[in-house]
Amino acid sequence: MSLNKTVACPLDCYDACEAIIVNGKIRGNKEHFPTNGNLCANFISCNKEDYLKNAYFENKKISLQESLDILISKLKDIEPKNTLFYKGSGNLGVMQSSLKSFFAKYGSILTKGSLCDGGGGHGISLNRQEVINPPIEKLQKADVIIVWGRNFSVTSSHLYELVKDKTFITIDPIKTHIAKNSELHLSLNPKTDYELALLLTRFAYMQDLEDEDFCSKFNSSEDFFELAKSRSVLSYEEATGVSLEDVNRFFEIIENKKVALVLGLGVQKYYEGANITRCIDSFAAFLGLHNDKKHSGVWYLSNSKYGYESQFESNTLNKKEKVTEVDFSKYDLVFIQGANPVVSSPNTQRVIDGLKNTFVVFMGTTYNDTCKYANLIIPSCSFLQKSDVRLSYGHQYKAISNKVQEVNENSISEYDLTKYLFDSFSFDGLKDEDKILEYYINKKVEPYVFDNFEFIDDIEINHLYEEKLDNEFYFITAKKKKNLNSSFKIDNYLYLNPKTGFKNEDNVTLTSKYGKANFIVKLTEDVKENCVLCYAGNKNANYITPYFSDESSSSAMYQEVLVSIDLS
Ligand SMILES: Nc1nc2c(c(=O)[nH]1)N[C@H]1C(S)=C(S)[C@@H](COP(=O)(O)OP(=O)(O)OC[C@H]3O[C@@H](n4cnc5c(=O)[nH]c(N)nc54)[C@H](O)[C@@H]3O)O[C@H]1N2
Ligand SMILES: Nc1nc2c(c(=O)[nH]1)N[C@H]1C(S)=C(S)[C@@H](COP(=O)(O)OP(=O)(O)OC[C@H]3O[C@@H](n4cnc5c(=O)[nH]c(N)nc54)[C@H](O)[C@@H]3O)O[C@H]1N2
Ligand code: SF4
Ligand SMILES: [Mo]
Repeated sequence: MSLNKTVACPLDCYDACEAIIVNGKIRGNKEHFPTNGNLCANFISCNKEDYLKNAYFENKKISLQESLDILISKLKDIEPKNTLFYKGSGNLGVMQSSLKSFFAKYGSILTKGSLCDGGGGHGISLNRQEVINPPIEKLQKADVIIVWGRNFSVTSSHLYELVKDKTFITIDPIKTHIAKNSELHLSLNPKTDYELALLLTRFAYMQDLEDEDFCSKFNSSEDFFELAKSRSVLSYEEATGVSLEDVNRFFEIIENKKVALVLGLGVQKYYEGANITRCIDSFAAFLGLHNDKKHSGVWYLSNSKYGYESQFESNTLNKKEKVTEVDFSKYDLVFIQGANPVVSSPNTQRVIDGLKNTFVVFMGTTYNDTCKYANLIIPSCSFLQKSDVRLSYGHQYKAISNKVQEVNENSISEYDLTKYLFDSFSFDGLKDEDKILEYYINKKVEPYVFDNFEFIDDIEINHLYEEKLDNEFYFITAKKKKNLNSSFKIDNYLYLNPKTGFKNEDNVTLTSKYGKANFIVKLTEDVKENCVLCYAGNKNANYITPYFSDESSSSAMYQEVLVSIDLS
């Protein structure tokens, strides 16, 4: 290892930390503002990963060169339009996008939409064109932070550390760590967030808390208020399960205070996730949270690449399939990079059936669940063995990754594989690695200021509470501290409230319209009585989730489902 070189944490996380090598040891960089010298358990696990040391073809070890020869001959033999390129978020460095530029040029089908934040992002962009967070320093200036559908202290522990002494209000069906540390916890029924936002809007108006300066600039605010008035306060109270007393308490806490809202994935894992998010953002606008003379702003998962021009050519003519609905078996070859669809994509059985009926090439760092179905495995080298830049969806600081270790003999970086493929097909247009890195390191991006806000004025939601039978539960799936999506310390339990009548260690079958799976029960008061909870990475969770995409952004909707539980 070389001396005093920085390394970016590659993991898919709001914080995008930077480490530094000091005397051969890897530590959190004190000079990197959000990192402030600390790294988390997931970084340590990532550093200790059992990295793939060999390529494999039909489960037999082969050399890296042999794997590249097989890939090239396959790609030359088949029709590009019968191939699919599928990229996950195992490593979020900018250089990870290089391979897509090859497959786009080659003529593969690509994917569109997201398994993550797509619905909510679409909703916010309808309000204010782009999904960009204010600078993180503005969050530090808030007195009160509303944490809405986000497990703030767990999924962005460094951002939490910057503001942990503030007053918090949490809106979440689960009693999360941040909910326990909040002045007020509104434990609403799942998928009733838009109703809570409209209820809060009515109260804000009654208490004269509407930001008239902000709203008068955009005439759509009146229609939004009409929408909020279209139902009775009591019907909102009944639907959300949030008492009017708690709503009053909400306004007592924020009165005369500088307020910020941090919004997470929880509100948008549904068919109408975009409009639900849009409704919450419209409530925030009504209250004046976007007006930085009064308040701090709204934070979601920001478009980290805003202001940067892609340094990789992309052929916009490629056909694209919705990422959640991909039928792998339709293709002669699928190339999977940095993903674990067998665990992380919705509807596991459908994913497995698809993968069994095609030629799967997997390029990743570890032998994950998807590798069982891979015909060819190409090992990607670890983040310490490649240069990169990490942009963040949680704050505006970048983290720089230097190559601090030699590449293992039988592994390759994404950029080097891309270059090899470009050369083998005599393609041109791939920029030099150093030039690309230099661009991302040196580019300065100005903060985004929006000049138009389009309040939502109509919303139609299919209410899960109207469909739900007495013996059914809402399905909640969210992140956990010691694992990062499907990597590291995986928790396969099903969490239930003791009032459900089930016992710890019961073996149960969970059934939904889309599938069934077995789990072992763990009881906790933290889960609402009408909900069940599985953490991300749970190997059985996605057997019961729908593979259909949401209403407007081709994205996943893991919680648009009701489940029943039986002893197995
Ligand atoms: N430790 C750790 N950190 C991570 C990750 C990880 O796996 N582990 N993953 C990273 C990734 S990929 C992402 S996208 C981010 C996501 O980070 P977050 O935005 O925090 O997303 P989640 O943890 O999926 O869900 C957030 C919260 O929404 C709540 N929720 C569920 N349904 C509803 C609802 O209907 N209404 C409301 N109001 N709340 C609801 C859940 O109970 C949960 O507490 O975290 C990143 N950070
Ligand atoms: N039930 C349920 N399902 C979910 C979620 C949930 O909360 N609940 N969350 C969803 C969300 S928010 C997300 S973002 C997705 C994530 O889903 P995916 O994008 O599929 O991510 P992971 O499952 O973490 O798989 C990442 C894989 O990337 C590989 N990898 C790591 N580093 C590198 C590298 O440097 N190069 C290459 N080539 N590969 C690498 C590793 O082998 C690892 O197994 O899952 C979604 N699925
Ligand atoms: S908090 Fe997130 S970015 Fe920071 S070290 Fe941990 S996983 Fe990486
Ligand atoms: Mo994500």
